[in-house]
Amino acid sequence: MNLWFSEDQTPNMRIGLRIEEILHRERSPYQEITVYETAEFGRLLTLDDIIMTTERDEFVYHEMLAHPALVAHPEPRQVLVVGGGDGGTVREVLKHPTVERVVLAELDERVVEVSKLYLPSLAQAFDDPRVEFRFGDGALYVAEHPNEFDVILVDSPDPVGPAAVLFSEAFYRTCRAALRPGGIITVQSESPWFNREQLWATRRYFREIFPLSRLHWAPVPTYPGGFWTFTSGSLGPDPKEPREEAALQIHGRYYSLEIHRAAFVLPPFVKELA
Ligand code: SPD
Repeated sequence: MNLWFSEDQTPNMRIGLRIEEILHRERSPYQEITVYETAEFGRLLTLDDIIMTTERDEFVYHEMLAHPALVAHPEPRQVLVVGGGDGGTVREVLKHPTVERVVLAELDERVVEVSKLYLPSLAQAFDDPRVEFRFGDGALYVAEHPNEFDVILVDSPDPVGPAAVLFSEAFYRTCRAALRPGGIITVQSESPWFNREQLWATRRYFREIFPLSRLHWAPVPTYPGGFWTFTSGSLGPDPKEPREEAALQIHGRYYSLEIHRAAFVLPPFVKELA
């Protein structure tokens, strides 16, 4: 079969993955949700034809979104994940033994249900009794829960459509209010190759809103440019300083104590945005 999925990652560049089978396609009230079996990256989840995650490279993204904040925080108990309906980020959060409760604030319940059926290695996390689901507007949920979370992780799609609000200064201010003293937020902040203005804006907002902010990165081959960034804001601990004991307990496939430290070392073309 010569069937290909392709995503226009910019107006001038596209990524193509050979498809073995279309496992699922539906239009939810919010978006088109598709799961493919690909020849190179295992199962692929797309939303409105944009790659969200693949079985083969998801661990890099989810480990590097979740662990730096959770390892830097001295005792993360209450955690909020905004977006992240596939379950990969929640799976990583639950590796931390201090975590008592993880709230998943996801717009689209169908993403969770489809992931449970087709991406069990990610969505298995949803069976854990510490997970609470809040379906609907994630930004509204954050605004209604001040002073509640030790760590907030924003696992959003790209800043288009309903997800655009998750990249706004107003949203980050409500996130600051939703953090408990000493809390840390990490957001996925897109590609330094193709989303430079967006990344620059995120960095500026974080510097204005949080006493301390940092940028780190990880290689995610199916995302535009393959070089992905994460921005953190902290009311206390420095996200780039891992607690060694906590880091050594994680046993990631990408994340490690050494990778935690290395991820905050930026090449000059990224540093000029940081
Ligand atoms: N260009 C795609 C960026 C998507 C980032 N978030 C993906 C969510 C996976 N849990």
